[in-house]
Amino acid sequence: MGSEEEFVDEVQSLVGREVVRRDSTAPFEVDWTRRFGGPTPAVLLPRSTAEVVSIVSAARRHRVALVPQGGNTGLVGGGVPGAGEVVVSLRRFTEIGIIDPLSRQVTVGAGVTLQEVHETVGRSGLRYPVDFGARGSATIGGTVATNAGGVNVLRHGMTRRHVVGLEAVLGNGEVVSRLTGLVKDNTGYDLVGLLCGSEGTLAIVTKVRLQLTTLPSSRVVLLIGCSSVDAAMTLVGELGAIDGVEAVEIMERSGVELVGRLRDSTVPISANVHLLVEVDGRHADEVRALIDERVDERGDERGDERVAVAVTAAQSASLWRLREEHTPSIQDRARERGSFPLKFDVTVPLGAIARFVVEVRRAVEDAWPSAETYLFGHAADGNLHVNVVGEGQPTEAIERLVTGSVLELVSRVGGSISAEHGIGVAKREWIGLARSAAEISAMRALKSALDPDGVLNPRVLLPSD
Ligand code: 2HG
Ligand code: ZN
Repeated sequence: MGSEEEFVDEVQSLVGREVVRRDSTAPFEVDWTRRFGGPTPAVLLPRSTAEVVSIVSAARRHRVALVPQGGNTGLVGGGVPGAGEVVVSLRRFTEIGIIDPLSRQVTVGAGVTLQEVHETVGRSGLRYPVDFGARGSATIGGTVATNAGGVNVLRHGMTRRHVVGLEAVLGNGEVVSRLTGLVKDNTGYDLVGLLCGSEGTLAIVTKVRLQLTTLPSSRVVLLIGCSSVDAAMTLVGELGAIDGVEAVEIMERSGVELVGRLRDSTVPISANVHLLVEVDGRHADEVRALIDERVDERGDERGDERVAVAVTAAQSASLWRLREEHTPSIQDRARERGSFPLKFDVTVPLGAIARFVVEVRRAVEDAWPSAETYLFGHAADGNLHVNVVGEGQPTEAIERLVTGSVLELVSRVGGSISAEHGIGVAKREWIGLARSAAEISAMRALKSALDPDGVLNPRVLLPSD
């Protein structure tokens, strides 16, 4: 690519020195897992869509690669530099518009965190149903770029379903601004839908129009112990059929015990497999009835309690903590073992999960005998997070072997190699396991039409030629 120094100088003269940061760039240069990253000549912090246009246009003139970045909570290396790219941080897009009470919509800047959206709309009795553990740092722009999923997909779907408009600067420097929020608007190609999940490779999203829903009056959280993944998945199928069940999360004994140890958390029940269920209070009785019928309250072979029901908000939060602390606890466990976790975010058909769990653990152990494999995730969506923590840093060969073993198994059982975190740099060489040659070539055509000079996130999503 071109001269980064000249590019940064030009950006400074076009939009002002306040937008350019050449020092203290370290927090923007490495991802949360510390697995991905590299130096950047500068971090650009634009304040308006017009400034982003100046940046992208200058990048084209200088043939300089850009990496758009939100809250830097991504897990596939899609938001950090790795080959000297200039970081464009959207953190200054923090405006939250007025909520339209009729349509229940709001326009927010790309740099607003998920938690800020939840809190703001919650004060008006409304809800933005996309939710996951990194809500305090993850930004709306990042969730759009990855088409984020999270814990409420079963009932509410992924981010794309809630994005009724956006404003973005395409890789060719042109602005697409569709913020009217019309729910019915079949006027040609769905560019808004296309940009959701495009991982910063087609455009830099600056504003998003979100569709909100109403808040349920109460929610009940339960933790259910199951003797096996098979038994748990049978229950998951039945729970998913009950209206008002919003989340069904799965955790194995090893992950729950790790969280208990590293986070000093109380684990109220002990079982081989735990399901965490959240249900709208109006449907809680149906869930209780199902559990009474299906779950043997006497406990498993260890004679443990099988069901814990949260009565207070504090109890609900503490049950959720067991699930949400998986990611940070696994990160700490990897640090204890002198490494970072290898993370896989896959979807497996519900009926194949029990077999997959056994086979994936075996495949990882064959590839990296010292590895511990933690499996947890969004059971009702078939979305499993496979986290692999071995002794010391994996060599490149081991990393490749583990990745190949896990993703090829996923493909064999008819799953997807990327459920909700995106492809990033971590999985781009494996995209052929989940997309045909025709699909990949259509994606390449879109990329070159919207980003003709390849300045946006060129190392991400599409495999190298
Ligand atoms: C979750 O569901 C996140 O907690 C992170 O998607 C998953 O750490 C992971 O692998
Ligand atoms: Zn997840």
